[in-house]
Amino acid sequence: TEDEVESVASWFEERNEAPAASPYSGMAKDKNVIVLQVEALQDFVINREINGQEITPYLNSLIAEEGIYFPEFYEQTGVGRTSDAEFLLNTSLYPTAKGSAYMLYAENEYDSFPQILKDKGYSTNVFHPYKPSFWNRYIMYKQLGIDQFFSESDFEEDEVIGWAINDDAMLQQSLDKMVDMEEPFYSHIITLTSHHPFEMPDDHKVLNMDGYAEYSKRHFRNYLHSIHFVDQAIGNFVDRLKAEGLWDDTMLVIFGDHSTGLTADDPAFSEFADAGEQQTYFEANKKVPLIFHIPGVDEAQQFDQTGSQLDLAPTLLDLIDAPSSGRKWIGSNLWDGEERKVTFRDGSFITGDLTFITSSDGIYENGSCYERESGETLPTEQCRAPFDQGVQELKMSDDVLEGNLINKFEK
Ligand code: GP9
Repeated sequence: TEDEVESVASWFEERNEAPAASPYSGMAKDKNVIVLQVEALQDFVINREINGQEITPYLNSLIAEEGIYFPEFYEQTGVGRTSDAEFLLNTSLYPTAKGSAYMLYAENEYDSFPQILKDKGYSTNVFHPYKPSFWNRYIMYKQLGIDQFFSESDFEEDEVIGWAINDDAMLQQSLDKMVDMEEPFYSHIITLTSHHPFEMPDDHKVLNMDGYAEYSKRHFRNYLHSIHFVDQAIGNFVDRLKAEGLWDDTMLVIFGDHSTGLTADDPAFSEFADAGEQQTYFEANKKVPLIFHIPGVDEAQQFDQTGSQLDLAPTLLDLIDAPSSGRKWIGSNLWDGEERKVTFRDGSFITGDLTFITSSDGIYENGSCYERESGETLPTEQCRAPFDQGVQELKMSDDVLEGNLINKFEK
């Protein structure tokens, strides 16, 4: 009914009334924006070594030298996996409980991040070396305001790893196209090499895994090899951005799209990722890195606030321009200073202090409420308020999708 639409509209209005500004607000104004969405990149490999070798030496050096790093950043995807991570970035709405919003709501109107950039004079591009119909991308991208989608047939042949040409070749070829683009451009690059089951050709397995074959599953070892390769590919990409003179004119955003699917029954993984308990596994399994290179910022900083993929669009927009009110977004600027909470599709949530894991029977009282620091189990009542807020957010987001309401708000 009209009243229902009105009440959803005013909920969004209030939520987006006075967006906060970050310490870096506007620093990427009119700069190119490259968002590198990395397949299955999880935080537990960052700043870590195996047998004395760094797994992600390039990302570690970026974080140490000039990067803005969020180690408490979480993925919120559902069964739509990579497409859900894109959806969260592009729309700041929750993914659907079943299926994928990219498949189910590809014809909806969105308050889309790429469209906002387009309206600001950016060209908007996606690079992903796979079939354009996969996850319905070629339909959805039109709706999101993407000018050009470079997919499988736009890339030249090169060594295939897993599903597609490898990330090193893909990133270099993407850059070949970007150097000819008019600036500013927005490029969303979706990597693919580190896709489950993470098999790598032998000559790309360069980490020394001595001692791991005996007690770890193959997937864990493959994962480290493949992430190591992807890290090197990102390093090569950045070297070339510098060589082409683009580094100082480009904001680079790197984030992991979703979990690996590795499970705590692999002793090597659960030990390495500190994921041996229900709570620690839950947190490690949802945690993905978020790293920014912001032109003009040459001092590394780490920010420990809790954040999630829903917050990408509001945060990026603030970095590109002053924060603007009136958006139809659920996420908020990572620097908004409010008590921060990350809600997942099943209602589970993480705050700075609490982790709540819903029970598979869906009964709230059967869920587990943890005090994060001590790992102590608390009475579920202590997790009630943030849980209820999260349920409300999920409902509002679902209402928007089911009723295609963004369109109706604007009328
Ligand atoms: C394929 C890629 C993989 O195009 O996005 O998707 P996933 O299986 O990770 O959802």
